[in-house]
Amino acid sequence: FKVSVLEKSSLHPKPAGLVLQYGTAGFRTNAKQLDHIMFRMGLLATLRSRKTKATIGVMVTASHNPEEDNGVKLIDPMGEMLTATWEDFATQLANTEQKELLAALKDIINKEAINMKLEAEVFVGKDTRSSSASLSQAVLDGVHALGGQSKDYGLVTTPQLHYMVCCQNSHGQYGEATVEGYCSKLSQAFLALSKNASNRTDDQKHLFVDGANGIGAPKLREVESHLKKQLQISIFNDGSRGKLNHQCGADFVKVQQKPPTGVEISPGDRCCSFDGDADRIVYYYTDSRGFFHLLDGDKIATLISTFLKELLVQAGLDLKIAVVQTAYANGSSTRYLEDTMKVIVRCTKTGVKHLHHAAQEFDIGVYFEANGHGTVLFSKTAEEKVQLLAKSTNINDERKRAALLLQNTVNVINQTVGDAISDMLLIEAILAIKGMTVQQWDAIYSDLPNRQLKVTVSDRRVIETTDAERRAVSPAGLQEAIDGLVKKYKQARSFVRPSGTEDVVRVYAEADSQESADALAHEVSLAVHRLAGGVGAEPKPLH
Ligand code: 16G
Ligand code: MG
Repeated sequence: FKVSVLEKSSLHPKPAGLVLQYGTAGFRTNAKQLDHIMFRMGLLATLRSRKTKATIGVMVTASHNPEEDNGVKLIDPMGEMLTATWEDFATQLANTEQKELLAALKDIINKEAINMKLEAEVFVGKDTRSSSASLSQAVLDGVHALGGQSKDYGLVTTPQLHYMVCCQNSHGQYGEATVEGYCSKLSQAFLALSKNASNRTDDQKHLFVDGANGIGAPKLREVESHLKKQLQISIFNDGSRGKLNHQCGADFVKVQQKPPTGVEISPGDRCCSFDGDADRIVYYYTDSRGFFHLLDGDKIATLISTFLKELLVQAGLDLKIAVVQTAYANGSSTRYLEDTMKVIVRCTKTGVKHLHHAAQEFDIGVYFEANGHGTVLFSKTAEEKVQLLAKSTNINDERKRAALLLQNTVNVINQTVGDAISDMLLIEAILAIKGMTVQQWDAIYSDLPNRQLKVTVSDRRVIETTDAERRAVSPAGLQEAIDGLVKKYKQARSFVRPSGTEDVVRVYAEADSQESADALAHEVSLAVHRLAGGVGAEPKPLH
């Protein structure tokens, strides 16, 4: 392989001195800096495939980042995100200067005792960015340079590629590894669930979807064609005019707490927004007074876990259900889940891989970040119990109905990773079955007002956190300062953490009123600026 790696890598040279890190969800930066990274991730995925004797996925996308950026995420055999030890290999390989590349490869091969004679297979997908075509070609070049086989899925959502990898490695047990297979599995389950909803008007079946001008829009159209009008979707920001993620998409809507541009919505209309690679979703509506209401990942987790818990009771199944959140989860959601719903709640660090792992510890693990990334995981035991009950003939109608609903719920969910399309189908099915409006869903609990801010410091790594990022252990004095500030407000909570995707420190605050949340967030930002090496002028109050 030496000759072909040398030859091909010279077509994808690394700019000398450039250093990039494998962040929370892979490499992500301006697309112009990424050609060599893509080639090298093609190499790494091929090694990972030989190591695991399984198909590996490489997705070219920068999710909710602006159009000029791009990025890459590696997908492990069961559709999970790349395991942590290999993230370090990814960083090493990415930052090796051109002439050391072969040595760096050999180092990984030796450390992991990889048999280079084995076959390797890599699935590649990309989002709609203009840079994605040539960057995904660079990934393919990397795979071929090491003698790996490749399958190029072209334009797919991130969760679709995760799904393909899982289907392939489970030899079809999870489904068929094609976009058609994905559409038909999800839509069949959705249609079966919808049969349990009666007398719905066309109005109630109507959903407005903001595709963030990304890959989610065309992929949703493909799914929609299987839905037999049980869901009537109007897609806007479908990429035909607007710019990717610009003033639209799940991240914009969540952070700005307002509707995306590019859409005329009327009071009460049920709307949702995907992000640029369709692995996040948030819902929203405006009321008759024109106020905007956001239903974020926490509201989604509450809706889904409540639905599942009720079905478990009806089915008479004793399965342990938990909700996994991060520190960003609204305090009201945690209180509602623990005190009213009586489900177990776990808190992990930010980043899907952390939530995913925590969710795997339960029979049913519902995980969602407040920003709308999440899914549900069913343990093998849980799935078997559901299947068995759904097949059984000597149970009463109520148990049978619940078992069938659970079975179809399992099938509509993409368990490999958060999936906007799959989450949307599940949410729509639940609302339909329960005969619930978006307002009724919203009224389950009221969010505490909150505010997120960013502070620029000279080195964000001086902030170290513990307790799932809820407390800062360094720099000295910062946590004490935050504690003192929080005491001034009612129902208040605040924490700070270094971002894993941007060179900033993030500040979160919530309290009983928006004024208090804003004031607290500002005061905590000032404390960060003063104690953690703030750069530039001190943060100004919001009001
Ligand atoms: C990445 C993560 C997302 C997390 C975000 C936090 C994945 C697939 N994505 O986008 O889960 O919420 O980073 O960003 O893991 P931050 O560290 O800049 O706040
Ligand atoms: Mg995304």
